[in-house]
Amino acid sequence: MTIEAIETAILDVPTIRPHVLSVATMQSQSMVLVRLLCSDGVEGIGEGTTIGGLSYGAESPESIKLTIDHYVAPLLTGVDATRPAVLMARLRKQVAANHFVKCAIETALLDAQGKRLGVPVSELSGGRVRDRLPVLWTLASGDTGRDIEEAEAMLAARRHNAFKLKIGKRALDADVAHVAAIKRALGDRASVRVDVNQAWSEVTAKRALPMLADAGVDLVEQPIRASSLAGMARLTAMGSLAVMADEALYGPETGFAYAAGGAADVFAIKIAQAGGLSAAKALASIGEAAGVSLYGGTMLEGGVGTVASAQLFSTFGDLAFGTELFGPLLLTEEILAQPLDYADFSLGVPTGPGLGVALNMDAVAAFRRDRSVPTIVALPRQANG
Ligand code: MUC
Ligand code: MG
Repeated sequence: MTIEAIETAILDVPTIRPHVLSVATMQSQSMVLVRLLCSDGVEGIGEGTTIGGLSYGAESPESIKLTIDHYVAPLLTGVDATRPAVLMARLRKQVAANHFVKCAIETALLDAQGKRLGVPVSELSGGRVRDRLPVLWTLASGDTGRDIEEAEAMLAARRHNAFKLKIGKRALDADVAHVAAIKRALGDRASVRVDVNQAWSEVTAKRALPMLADAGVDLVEQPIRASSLAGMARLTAMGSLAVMADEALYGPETGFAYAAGGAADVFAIKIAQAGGLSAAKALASIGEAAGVSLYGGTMLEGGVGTVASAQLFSTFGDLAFGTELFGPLLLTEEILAQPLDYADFSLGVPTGPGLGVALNMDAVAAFRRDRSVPTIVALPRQANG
């Protein structure tokens, strides 16, 4: 049972509205889909997705595709497909960094292996302890009134009752006024958190945290640059507001340093940023051992990456701050054959073998960046789940 081929395609899917972060304004999301074909006829799918080209991190959709096509596919073609852990160890040894690539490949390996064994990916990752995950929504239209309307609609539909606000692009006073107005409108009906995406200096953050706490905010995410562990530790020690590390957590090693340095109250666990599901699991275990609370993060992936994350997060004992696995809902098109189950402020974790989902082949074909190039037309052939 060997790997016969690994295929990739970039999909560009529009967002339902502009998504305004301090580092980029997204009008669309670009996801790299991976298809792993095995000699026993089993196929696995994976996804490598980042935010805003190269503005969020060191990998881009184009680099993810190129690395898989030119380096990973030759390395893994012809090898035993039934040993995902062995193949991931080989990949880690021979390919430096490239965490999003490793995540996309591990997702496809686990999807295939789960299908082969007839079990969900959660059962290959320690076993799920929950079938539904709380899911928040990010308010990032850039307009306070529109954000409040959006939040009210989500509450009325019982889709989300926790909201993350993207700030850090405007002056601090304007940002605090924006956040305070939204929290005032929503009151006790919703939890409000903020994500600064590293935009502040430590001086600004020290001013900001008590102001945000006074406004009723529950959590601040990555207020300063990821490289400043000492600064994050000083902000955490202030104790005015729970501090979450996101961009800083580039796998278990950085998680260990952050936990040992007391540099966060909460870890945002992202399977892509960590370097795959097993690395993300190790990161979460470090957090748990250190008494750091967990939060299930997203790179605003489409359906495949979102379900891979959900499968892993369903195995976490502690998920005190819930998850933000809403990526597919930010896109105008559904790339899964069956939309995911969002209801009662939560996401249902699929129960079928592997990831438990299949692709919507028409959507994949329609949104492929290279749809006029015939060489990898095989991708839409995938049909399982
Ligand atoms: C981030 O920095 O957390 C997650 C949700 C969202 O709106 O943006 C992402 C990235
Ligand atoms: Mg973040």
